[in-house]
Amino acid sequence: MRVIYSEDHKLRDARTELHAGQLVTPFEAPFRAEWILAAVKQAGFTDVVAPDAHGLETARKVHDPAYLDFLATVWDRWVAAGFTGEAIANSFAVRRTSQRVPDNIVGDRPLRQCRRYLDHQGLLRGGDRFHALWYISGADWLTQGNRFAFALCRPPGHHAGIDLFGGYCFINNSGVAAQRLLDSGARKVAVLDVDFHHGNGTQDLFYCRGDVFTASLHGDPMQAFPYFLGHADEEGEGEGAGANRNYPMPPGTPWDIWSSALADALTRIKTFGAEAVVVALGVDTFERDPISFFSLTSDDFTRMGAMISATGLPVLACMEGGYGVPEIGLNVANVLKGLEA
Ligand code: Q9C
Ligand code: ZN
Repeated sequence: MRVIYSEDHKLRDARTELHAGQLVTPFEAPFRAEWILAAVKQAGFTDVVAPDAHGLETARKVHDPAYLDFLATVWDRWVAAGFTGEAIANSFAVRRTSQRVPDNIVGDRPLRQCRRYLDHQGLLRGGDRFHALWYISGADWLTQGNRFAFALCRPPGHHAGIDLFGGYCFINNSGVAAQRLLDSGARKVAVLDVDFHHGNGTQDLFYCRGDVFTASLHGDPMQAFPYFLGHADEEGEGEGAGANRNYPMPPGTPWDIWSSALADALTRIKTFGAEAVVVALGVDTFERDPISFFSLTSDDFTRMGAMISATGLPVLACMEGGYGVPEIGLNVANVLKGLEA
């Protein structure tokens, strides 16, 4: 198991999050990666290397290049507009309004479109803009013939769509990694999203594509973020018809129910003909996660890793969610153990 990690994740350090009507300390904060790294090392995964610096080339194939330009310039534009707080839109292009993009940064399309993600604050400020996509070097580790890699990246990525950020995500790490695997010779790959939240960004990236199978197991969007995508009838379109699968599940979902959804997803990934699996690895399905409502135990994460491993496919796990409690480290380490068992 190669673990890929850079201290540069600390550049991403938002000040506030709007949670339940209050400005709170963000759940998605640097301590997460530090706790996870410590637990993973303690569990014996000591092959920890820094990611190679990557440019935007692969990201441009899954994100709108204009969106990447937006990310590169938004903070400077925000400051130039005279704003001092974190960059967040407060005016939105809702239904029956013009879609013309105003000159003022508040009206820029990606910023205002994150109306769906109103709890999302703290845009990328400086050096933290694109470093998370360096972790796609985990894909290259698989291309070189290795079976397992873990990209311990922050910020997470699975809520970042073609031209949208939200849910703590800006660049879709696992989506870029999947693209990288294809560009390196794989004909078909899968992104398996086991984070508690629906991988709406990843679904968006590949919804009309037939070369990437996307599957997401998550809290029912009728009751859980991201609310507006993730229903079972979203199955892909055009070339991607049948290549997206959603498994929305209710509050309290325990391992036996969750794992039957996983088994179904894995069968479909094999049938699809994926040559590698990128796992969007959130551990916010844990029973004591502070913002989620599933009931997985720490031992269940070992079982999860073992089930994924039993496909026989190469696996790149990219860190997504998992918050607040010390067990996030143990739970990630358990997935890695299960993969290698
Ligand atoms: N303010 C990931 O797990 N809001 N993102 C929940 C707290 C957003 C989760 C309510 C949750 C985003 C990668
Ligand atoms: Zn999540």
